[in-house]
Parts: sequence; structure tokens; C-alpha cells
Amino acid sequence: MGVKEVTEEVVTRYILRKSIEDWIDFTERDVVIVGAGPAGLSAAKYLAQAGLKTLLIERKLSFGGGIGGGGMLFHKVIVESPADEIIKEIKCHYEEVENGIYVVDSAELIAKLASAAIDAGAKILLGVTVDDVVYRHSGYGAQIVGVVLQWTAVTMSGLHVDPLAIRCRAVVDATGHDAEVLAIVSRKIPELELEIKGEKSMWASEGERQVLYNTGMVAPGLYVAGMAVAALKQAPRMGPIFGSMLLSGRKVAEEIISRLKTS
Ligand code: 48F
Repeated sequence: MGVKEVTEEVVTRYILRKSIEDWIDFTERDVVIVGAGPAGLSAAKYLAQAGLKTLLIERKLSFGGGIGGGGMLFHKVIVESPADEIIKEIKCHYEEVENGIYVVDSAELIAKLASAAIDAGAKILLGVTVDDVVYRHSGYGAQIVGVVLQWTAVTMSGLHVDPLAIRCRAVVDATGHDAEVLAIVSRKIPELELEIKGEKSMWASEGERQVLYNTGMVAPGLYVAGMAVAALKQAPRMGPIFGSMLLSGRKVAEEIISRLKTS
């Protein structure tokens, strides 16, 4: 049997039509997560699972963030309890090498996390950079009500192209070590008094503890998860141990779910 003939203009027409349909739907979301690393993917899974319209925006053309680099490019990462609940839920293979210490393949963790988020209903946009937020003033002061988007390729080109913005009820900074969204907010909305202190040197277990403890809302409409928490709170870095990244994603999702469902 021959391969069906598809003309070039048909390819173009359906890609454009279906992408634009999605983008129009994306203009209003319950939650936008910035960064598809372990924290962002985990948050996306739990938010979408709770029925919230969830959009995950990733600057690169692939997801996984720091997972893919494993430990110094060795292809294994460590997950510690109780985050084994999450790797078991997403059906990631693991080896328990000591009580409560699990080793997983980095490529599989990326694939299974992304698959779980997508299957739960989250949408992932690749090659798009969040370069600002949208805000309003209400009786409670400044509130984050959306994000400003640009194609990563345009950002890299240095061309001056005005961006587009979308609205949402919650924004999650899951951008990792640079806490990019928080850094923008700290610079451009000083009345929110956000200060990015920068992470400290390595102390794995203490970093894991502090990241998880400090995950959550940082300003009205703005939340933080993953290594961005360490940058905000000056917590120690931890290297290729991922338990708190996964748990931080789940924790931020739980907080957003409870706030949005009661508002
Ligand atoms: O860096 P990343 O994996 O952050 P994370 O989820 O996990 C941190 C760990 O990977 C590791 C660690 C702990 O074990 O030390 O580093 O907190 O993923 C962040 C993702 O956000 C994307 C970036 O490309 C990466 O995939 N990103 C960063 N800034 C933006 C962005 C932005 N402005 N717009 C869109 N995506």
C-alpha cells in the first residue's frame, strides 16, 4: 500500500489552523507554569488532574530541565522518600539501593513525568519564553494576572518584536536556578517587595528540606516551586537528587487547587 499523498499546502493549513485554535484557548487559563523541569512537570500533572486548565511553557524545544543532565552527565538521578510515591504513580522504573533511596534513569523520568502531565490534561508549549508578567492593582495591592510570551527564537535573535500576553489565575515560577519570573517581578513590580537572594553552596539534604518547606505562594497570583525556591530563599543547592523537585511541584499544585477552588 502506498503512502497517502499529502500536499504541502495541506500540511501548512492544518498546522496553522490547529495551532491557532489551541492558542486562542490558551489566552485564558487557570494556571500557567513557567519551566518544564521536574518541578514544573510534577505541578502540571497534579493541577491538570484536579481539572484546572493548565499550560506549561518551556523555553527549549524539549522538556525535563535539569533531569537530562543526570549527575555530571551520568544518566542516573536519585529520588528519596517520600517522593517515591510520585515515581511509582507515574510508573517510572526504579531501584531502591538503600532504604528510602531510589535510583532512576534520567531519560525515563523525563518521559514518564511529561507523559503523566499530558495524560492528565496539561498542555505543554515548547520554544516559548515567558519574558514578563501582567499585573493589576486591587484592594490587596499588586496581583499577577498573566504572563507575557515570546518565541524563544525571537528572544535569541535580539529582534525587537512585541510579545503577546495571556491571562491566568495563577502563575508558577518553575524556572530553576535563576528564578526568572520572580527576578522580573522583583525588578519591575517593586511594591511586591520580592528579593531574590540567590542559592547557597551545596548541602543536599538541607536544600531538599528548605525547598519543600518554602514552596508556595509568594505574591497574589504568583507561586514558586523547585530550584527557584532556593534562589528566592537562599537555600543550599543539592545536585542530582530530585525528591524535593517532584514534591515541590505537587505541593504548589495542592496550594493552588485549594486557593482557586475556594475563590
Ligand atoms: O532547571 P529545571 O530543571 O528546574 P527545576 O524543576 O529543577 C531543578 C533541577 O533540575 C536541578 C537541581 C535539583 O535537583 O538542582 O537543577 O526547579 O527546569 C527549569 C526549566 O525552565 C525553563 C528552562 O529551560 C528549564 O527547562 N525556563 C527557564 N526560564 C524560562 C523557562 C522562561 N523564562 N520561560 C520559559 N521557560
